[in-house]
Amino acid sequence: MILMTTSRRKFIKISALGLGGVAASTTAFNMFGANSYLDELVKENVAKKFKRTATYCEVCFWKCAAWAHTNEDGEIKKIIGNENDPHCFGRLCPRGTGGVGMYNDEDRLKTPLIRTNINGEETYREASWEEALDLIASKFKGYKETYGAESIALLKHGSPGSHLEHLFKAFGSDTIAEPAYAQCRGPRETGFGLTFGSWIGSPEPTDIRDTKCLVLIGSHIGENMHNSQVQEMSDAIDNGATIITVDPRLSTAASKSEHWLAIKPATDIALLLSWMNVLIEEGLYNKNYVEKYGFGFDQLKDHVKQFTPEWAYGITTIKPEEIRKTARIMAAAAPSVIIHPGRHVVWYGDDSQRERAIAMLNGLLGSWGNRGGFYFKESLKVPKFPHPAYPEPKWGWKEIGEKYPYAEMGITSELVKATLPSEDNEHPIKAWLVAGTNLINTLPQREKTIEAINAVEFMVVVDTMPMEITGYADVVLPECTYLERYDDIRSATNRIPSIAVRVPVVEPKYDSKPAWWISKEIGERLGLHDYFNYNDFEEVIDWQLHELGTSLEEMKKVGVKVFDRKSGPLFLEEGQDHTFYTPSGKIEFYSQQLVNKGFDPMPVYTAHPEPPQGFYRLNYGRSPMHTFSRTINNPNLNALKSENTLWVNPKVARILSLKTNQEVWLKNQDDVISTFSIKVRVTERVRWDSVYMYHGFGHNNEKLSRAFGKGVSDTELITKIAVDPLMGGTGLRGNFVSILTENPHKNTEI
Ligand SMILES: Nc1nc2c(c(=O)[nH]1)N[C@H]1C(S)=C(S)[C@@H](COP(=O)(O)OP(=O)(O)OC[C@H]3O[C@@H](n4cnc5c(=O)[nH]c(N)nc54)[C@H](O)[C@@H]3O)O[C@H]1N2
Ligand SMILES: Nc1nc2c(c(=O)[nH]1)N[C@H]1C(S)=C(S)[C@@H](COP(=O)(O)OP(=O)(O)OC[C@H]3O[C@@H](n4cnc5c(=O)[nH]c(N)nc54)[C@H](O)[C@@H]3O)O[C@H]1N2
Ligand code: SF4
Ligand SMILES: [Mo]
Repeated sequence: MILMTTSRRKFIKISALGLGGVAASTTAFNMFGANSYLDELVKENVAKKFKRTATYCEVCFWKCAAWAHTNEDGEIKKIIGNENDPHCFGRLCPRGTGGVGMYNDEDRLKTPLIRTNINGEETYREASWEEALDLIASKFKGYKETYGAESIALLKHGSPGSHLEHLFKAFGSDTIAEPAYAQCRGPRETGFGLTFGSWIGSPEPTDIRDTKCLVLIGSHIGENMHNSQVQEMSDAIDNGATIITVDPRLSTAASKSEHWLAIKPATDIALLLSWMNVLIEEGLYNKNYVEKYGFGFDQLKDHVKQFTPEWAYGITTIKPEEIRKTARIMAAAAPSVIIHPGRHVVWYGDDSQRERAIAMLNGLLGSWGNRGGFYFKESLKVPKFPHPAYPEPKWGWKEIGEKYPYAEMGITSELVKATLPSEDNEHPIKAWLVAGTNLINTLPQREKTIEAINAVEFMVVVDTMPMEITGYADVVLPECTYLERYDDIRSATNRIPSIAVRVPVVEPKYDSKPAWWISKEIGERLGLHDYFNYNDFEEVIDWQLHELGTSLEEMKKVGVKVFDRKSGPLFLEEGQDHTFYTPSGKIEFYSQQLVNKGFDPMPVYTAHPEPPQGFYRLNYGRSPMHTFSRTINNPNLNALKSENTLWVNPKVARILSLKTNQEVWLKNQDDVISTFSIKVRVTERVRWDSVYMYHGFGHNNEKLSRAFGKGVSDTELITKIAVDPLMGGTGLRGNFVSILTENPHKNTEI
C-alpha cells in the first residue's frame, strides 16, 4: 500500500494521540532529550549549583551514557544524555529521562524478605542481610554437596546478571540463561551467523544514518525506542532515504514510510523469497559483490526461480507490482540499503530461517560492509579483574539445550523444563536464582513457569521492585537502583569503541544493596574469596580503567571515553579481499552445514496456523513510554501511559458491535481468559485478522500500586509456542483470541 501525503499526516497525528499525555504534535521521533515532555517538567530545576554524576541508563539495554544532576540537598533533579556517547548523541529517550522514577518509587523492595509459615499461612518476614545471605549460602552448599553446583540455575537479565554470573561460574555452575536470547534476539544471531559468520549483536551495526533505503520487517523503530537507532532513522528520513516497512499494523515507522506493505501475518518468508526472485530474475543484484564474496549463488538462483511475486501475492496479500517496485528501489539504493534484522524476532518458529532470508537479501544487495548498509563494528575488551580460573562444570546450559544445535546461549524455556521432575531428566535443576527478570511476564506458557517454580526446592529473587516473580521466592533480596550503585564498565560496540561508567549518584535507599555486593557476600560465604578479592567494586573498575589507560577519577569527570579503531576501516574497500567466518569463508547463500545437520540449506516458506472462526491473531509490541513490564509502576512513566488498549479494526468492531473505550476481556485458543479487562481502541491501523496490544501491562501483584490491574498481559494469553528447531527460540505469535464483552469473572473473585 502506498500512503498518500494527506493520509500520512493524518496517521502521524493519530499515532501522536496514542502516546497518551504527550502534546498532540509530538511523534515518537521527536520525543528525545530537550524536546521530551518530561524534560519540560524539570526545566525549572536547571541551576548552576547542580552536581552531575556519570552513569548509564538501565531502563533498557541500549545503555545510554548519562549525567544525573543532583541539587544541594542531594536530590536527583534531572538525567540527561552524555553528549560524547555514540549510543545516545547526548539525548535520552523519554523512558531514560523518567528513569529517576525507579529510584523514587515508594513501592520498591525495602529489606530482605524470607518466606515463612505463620498459622498455616505462607507469608514473608523481614530479615537482616546477614540472615538472608547465610541462608542462601547454606542452601547452595547443600545442593552442591548433594547434586552438584550445576543443579543451581541462574536466570538473569541486565546489569545484576553479570555480577551473579561471576558468582555462579566461580561456584561451578554454568546453568545460566536469559530471556534476551530464546525470547528475543537468538534467531537473528543464528540466521546472520550462518550467512555472514557474524552475530548482529547489540547495538545493531546498521549504518542507518547514511542509508538510502531502510527496510523494516516487523521492526517498529520509533515505538521500539532504542535511542541512537531512532535518531539515525529520523536523520535518514530528513536526508531523503526511502523507508519501506513490512508490518501487518500501521506502526509509527510505517506511518513514516513511503511504502507500507501491510503483510498478512506469518508470511514474511514468502515475501523475502520473492524479493530475491525479482533481484535475480531482473539481474538487479550486486553482481561483483556476489561473485567476489558469495557462496552457493547458483543454488539460490535455482531455488528462488519458482517464488515469483505472483506466487507470493497469494500468500502475503501484497500485490506483485508492489513487490517488484520495492525490490527495484532496494537495488537502486544498493549497496547503501539495510534490510533490518529486527530484534525481537521469535515469531513463528521458523525464525532463524526468516532471519537467514533477511541476511541473504542483504548479501545479494551487497550491503554488508558497505556505507549505508552494515558497518564493521568494534568494541574495547575490558580486562578481567584477576581471579583464579573457573572450575569446569559437568553440565550446564549447553547440555540442557543440546537438542538445538545452533543454540549459543542458555534457552530459558529449556531450563524451565529441566526443573520439572521427570524420570528421563539427565540434568535436574533444584534451585533458582532469578535476577533482573520478571519471568512471570517474560516467558510464554506461564502455567509451565509456575509449575517449575512449584517444583524448584529453593528460589531466590534479586529485584528492585515487588514484581510478580518476587511473590514466588523463598528469599527476596532488594537491589538498589542503577542510580545508587557501581556496575561493570560499559564497553560499547559501535562505529568507534567507547566506554562509560556508572557511579552512584545517591546512597542506596532503604535497606537495598547493589548486586556486586550481594554476589561478593554470597561468594565469601561459599569460600570463594579469591574470586572477590576486593572490598569495593570501585577498586575493580579503577584497576580495569588503569589497564585501559585511564582512571576512575578521569571517567567520573567525562563519563564516556571514545577510542580509535584498531580493527581497520568501517567498510570494505572496492574489490578488497575479505574472509567471512563461515565454513566457506564466504557469504553463504547455500549452507552445507545446515544440510549436514538435517535442515534446509536455503529458507523455504511453510504455512502457519490461521485464527479459527471468531478468533483474531494476538499481535503485540513495544509501548514507546515503557520497557517491558519493568517500568509500568514507575511514577513518571505511569503518568504518561498507565494501561494498554486493544487495537481493533473497524470491520471487526462492526461485527462485534465494539466501541472505542469499551471494556472487554480476552479468551485464547486454549480457553485462557485474561485476568483483567482492556479498553478497545477502534483503528484502521490494525488488520482485520489481528488485534494488537502493548506488552508489559496487566500486572497482578497488588504491591504494585499504580500498575496492578491496569490492562491485559499479552504473556498470560501466550500459551502456545512454535519452537525454532535450530536454536530453541520460542515463537510467540501463533496465539489467537476471541473478544468477550461480558465480564467472565463476575461470579469469581480474582
Ligand atoms: N509476551 C511477551 N513476552 C516477552 C516479550 C514480549 O514482547 N511479549 N519480549 C521479550 C523480550 S524481547 C525480552 S528482551 C524479554 C525481557 O524480559 P525481562 O527483562 O525479564 O523483562 P521485565 O518484565 O521488564 O522484567 C525485568 C525485571 O527486572 C527488574 N529490574 C529492573 N531493574 C533492575 C535492577 O537494576 N536490578 C534488579 N535486580 N532488577 C531490576 C524489574 O523490576 C523486573 O522484575 O521479554 C521477552 N518476553
Ligand atoms: N519503548 C521500548 N523500546 C524497546 C523495548 C521496550 O521494552 N520499550 N524493548 C527493546 C527490546 S529488548 C527489543 S527485543 C525490541 C523489540 O522491537 P522490534 O524488534 O522492533 O519489534 P518486534 O517486537 O519484533 O515487532 C513488533 C512489530 O512487529 C509487527 N508484526 C507482528 N506480526 C508480524 C508479522 O507476521 N510480520 C511482520 N512483518 N511484522 C509483524 C507488529 O505489528 C509490531 O509493529 O525493542 C527494544 N526497544
Ligand atoms: S534507549 Fe532510553 S531507556 Fe534505553 S538506555 Fe537509552 S535512554 Fe535508557
Ligand atoms: Mo528483547
